Amino acid sequence: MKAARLHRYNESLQLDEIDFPKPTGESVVVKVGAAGVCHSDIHFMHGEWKDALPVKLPLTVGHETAGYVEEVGDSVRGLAKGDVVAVFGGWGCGVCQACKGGDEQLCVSPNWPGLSQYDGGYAEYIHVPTYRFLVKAKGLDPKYVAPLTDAGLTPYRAVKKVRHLLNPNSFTLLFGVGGLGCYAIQYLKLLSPTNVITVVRSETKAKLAKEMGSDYVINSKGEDVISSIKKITENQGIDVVLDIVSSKETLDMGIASLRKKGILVIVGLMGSSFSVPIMSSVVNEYSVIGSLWGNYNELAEVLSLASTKKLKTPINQFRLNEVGKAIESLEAGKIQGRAILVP
Ligand code: FEH
Ligand code: ZN
Ligand code: ZN
Repeated sequence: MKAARLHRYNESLQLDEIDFPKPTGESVVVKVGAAGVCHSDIHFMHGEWKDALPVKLPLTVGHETAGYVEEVGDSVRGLAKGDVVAVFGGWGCGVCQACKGGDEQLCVSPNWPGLSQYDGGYAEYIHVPTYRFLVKAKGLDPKYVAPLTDAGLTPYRAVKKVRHLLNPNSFTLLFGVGGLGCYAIQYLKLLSPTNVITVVRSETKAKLAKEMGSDYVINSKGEDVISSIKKITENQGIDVVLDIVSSKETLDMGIASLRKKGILVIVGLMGSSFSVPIMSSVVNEYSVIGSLWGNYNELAEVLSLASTKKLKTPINQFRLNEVGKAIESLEAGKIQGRAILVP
């Protein structure tokens, strides 16, 4: 079978011919219907995370996968050949406190296919170590399901963490309208009454943010972000910042835009650190929290929402052998929504 594999950091992926995996026990082989291309794949391929996530190369990249059950091990329950499934990406140990609490993505010894020591979904088939990491997606097309496993899931968890704080007078600020941002805007409008302001860097992205339902859009190429926020919110400031980019620049702007008791949620992984001003954090009671991916039940919730046809998923489709082109387009900011690879 074909798989797009990273052999050395900072080199292009190679389309290798590798052995078809054999399922045993609880494991399942899934025929990949689509695999999403995420910015995290690019960070990973550039070796930016090689100390934090040490792996032995070569490795098949891809942590956003959906497809069809192909073959099951003899202890697999509740799945049959041909079932449409989403591959949950946080492969926990299953027994630590986080896993037992339902947050396997926060496991003490986590594995993420395509980012740690398991092959991911840029391939014709993926070997999933247990059926517990598969969520049935009956009636859905894997091309739309694949992006939901991360781009759709990550902002869902982040929005759920804050939505009880949002009301019709509140303002939520988003940086970026890439794969995750498209969903974040939609969840905020579907699950809360807040006013959404999205900061973008081009007219094309401004149009996309509007299409996804953003109430206000600020183009940072032509406007001063903080003054525009003051104008839109009539000096009130922002209740919740969802930073899906999380570069030092966006995090600094996020903190500077908060109103009293405002919350900054760090979701993206673009930067490495930023500083929080002590005096204003205390006197204004700011909170800064992180949000990692989503858990299995949250993925099931996202799939239920998708099956109501209320979620728009803009996709840009590439063949598996066009993986290089897909990655280049993402790096160049040319993808509207999510790029997917279809074997
Ligand atoms: C990246 C690295 C490790 C865990 C989770 C992630 C996600 O942001 C995947 O996009
Ligand atoms: Zn990702
Ligand atoms: Zn665990």
